[in-house]
Amino acid sequence: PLQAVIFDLDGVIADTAVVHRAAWERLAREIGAPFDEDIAARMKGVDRRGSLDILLERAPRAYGEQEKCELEARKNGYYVERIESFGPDQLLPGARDAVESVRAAGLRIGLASASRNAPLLLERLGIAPLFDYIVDAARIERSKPDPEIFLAAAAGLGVPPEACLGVEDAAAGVDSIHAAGMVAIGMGRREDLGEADIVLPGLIALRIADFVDNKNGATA
Ligand code: G16
Ligand code: MG
Repeated sequence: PLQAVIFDLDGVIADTAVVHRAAWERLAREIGAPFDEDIAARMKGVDRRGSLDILLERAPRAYGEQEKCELEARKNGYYVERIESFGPDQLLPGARDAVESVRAAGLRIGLASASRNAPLLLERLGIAPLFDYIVDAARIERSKPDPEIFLAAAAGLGVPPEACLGVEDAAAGVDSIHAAGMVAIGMGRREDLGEADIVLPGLIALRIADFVDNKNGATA
């Protein structure tokens, strides 16, 4: 039976996927590295260092560890500058209702965001108190598509992975959910979502009752 729903943040709850992308694109321009749709798609949902490594694959020169840290900090500065001014208006359509309906269905709610800025963002969006457990991205060693982050969310909620639904907007995230043994709901376009079990255009279309079997409690 379904006991919990674990949400990704960027691109699912808030419209920050475009902000991450714009910040990386600005950095790419500054260092003379190419940036295209393929690079943008591969970076989606991937953690900070993983994203930087993708960007640097085609950079005009190699970068050392200290320089990589400087590039990450620069990109993060561009990102934080933008989300500092975020408020509840930057929630994606239906996001708050979806999270509240999951709670109303008696399920637990987790957040599996690779972003170290997730706590700041949830605070700005005004939805931090709705979550039962938020994974600390700084303590995750392996980026999506590795299952570590979704497994950590399930463990933090005290729920077995097979009793969780995962919600993602990126192919790397869908793979992470599946590797964790969970059902994956994709948000966005089928072609961007790899092997998602179900694809919805956004949280506004999520009817949690469809996943809950009323006779025996919830079911995935
Ligand atoms: C998010 C974004 C990624 C970003 C990552 C790390 O993951 O989708 O693009 O690279 O967080 O973010 P930060 O640099 O803020 O730590 P998710 O898992 O929320 O989609
Ligand atoms: Mg995402």
